Amino acid sequence: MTCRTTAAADAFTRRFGHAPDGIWAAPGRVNLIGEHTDYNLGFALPLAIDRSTLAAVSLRNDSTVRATALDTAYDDVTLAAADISPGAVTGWAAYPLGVVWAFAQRGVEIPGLELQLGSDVPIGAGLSSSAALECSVAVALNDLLGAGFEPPELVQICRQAENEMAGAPTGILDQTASLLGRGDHALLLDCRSLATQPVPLPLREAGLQLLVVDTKVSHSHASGGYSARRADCARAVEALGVDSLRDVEEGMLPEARGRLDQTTFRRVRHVVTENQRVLETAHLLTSKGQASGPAAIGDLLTASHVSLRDDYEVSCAELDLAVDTALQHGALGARMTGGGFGGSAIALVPEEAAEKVGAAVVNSFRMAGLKQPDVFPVAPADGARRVA
Ligand code: GAF
Repeated sequence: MTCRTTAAADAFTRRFGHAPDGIWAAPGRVNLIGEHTDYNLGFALPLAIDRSTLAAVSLRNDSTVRATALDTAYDDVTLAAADISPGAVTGWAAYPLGVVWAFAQRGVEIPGLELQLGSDVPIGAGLSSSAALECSVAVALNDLLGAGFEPPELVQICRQAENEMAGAPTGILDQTASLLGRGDHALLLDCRSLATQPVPLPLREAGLQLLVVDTKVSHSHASGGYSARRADCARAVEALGVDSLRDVEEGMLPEARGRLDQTTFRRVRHVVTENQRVLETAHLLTSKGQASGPAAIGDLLTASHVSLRDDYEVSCAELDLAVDTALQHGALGARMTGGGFGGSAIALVPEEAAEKVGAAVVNSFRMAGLKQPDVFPVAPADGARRVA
């Protein structure tokens, strides 16, 4: 057991008076490229990261569910399993208990549970702390209750928890990455067929680091801009007479321009070109030869940021500053990651430049009078699993 796992087991024992039946881990994610494509049934290339939620869980036999967080800022919740439903649980507990509810919705009997959640995925930083919470509980229940759901159904369970219990109208990107990520790989995700394919991302071998810049601008997908962008895309689908924006190819853009207002056209152009960039990135990462591998994808990452900033309009001053500063100080490519409107940016940097880039970003925030960002490297990690 790692130190974190032992600490989680000890805390559970202190809290509930006995050891947990087991401990499960689920990682946060960084999306390497492919933003706002998942709900448009396009392509994305996320990776699970080496930051995770640990769920220590035991069964009870009295149909009572107790959920507690290692971080004492979050209140404990106790209620009857039958009372868990959308609207009955709010705040942090909506995510784990949403998963319990989604299992029950599928006919799985809930005998009663003790759940203790602890995470080192920063909350509200765009690194999918919510998906990590959901997926840790989903794999725990799947094992403990012998539910036998395959990963695609677990993705839907977690998405349902997030959409219907937590009220965030998100797609499947985050949950898929958290459940199916693999060390040293990103995951090429076809959001229409739901097929996934691990794509090599040997950062260390290539002498590279993937830096995260948490801007500390907290974002929430349960409000505002995220839903508005989904609505823009739905309007475009209707006006263009297609099933989804996945059906729009680059060659169709000139005609689409004539049929859409300017803003809606720019939303469509982002989605169409972003799908293309994902496929090109995956191609560069899978092909052999000089101009391939992780060092070759920088320009595509930066082009993705420009498109999200100018066409999809989901960036913000802090994300732009992080990206621009990283590029000026030696990053091969940089972009915002996740839904945007705050959260984190990523920068692909040669190992020897990592410290300089991090310091330059922190300094640029200080000079601009902004809150100090957190800058740290992440590595591609394995998806959700039992750890004790
Ligand atoms: C958030 C959502 F949860 C994902 O489903 C995805 O839409 C992403 O924003 C944007 O690519 O992380």
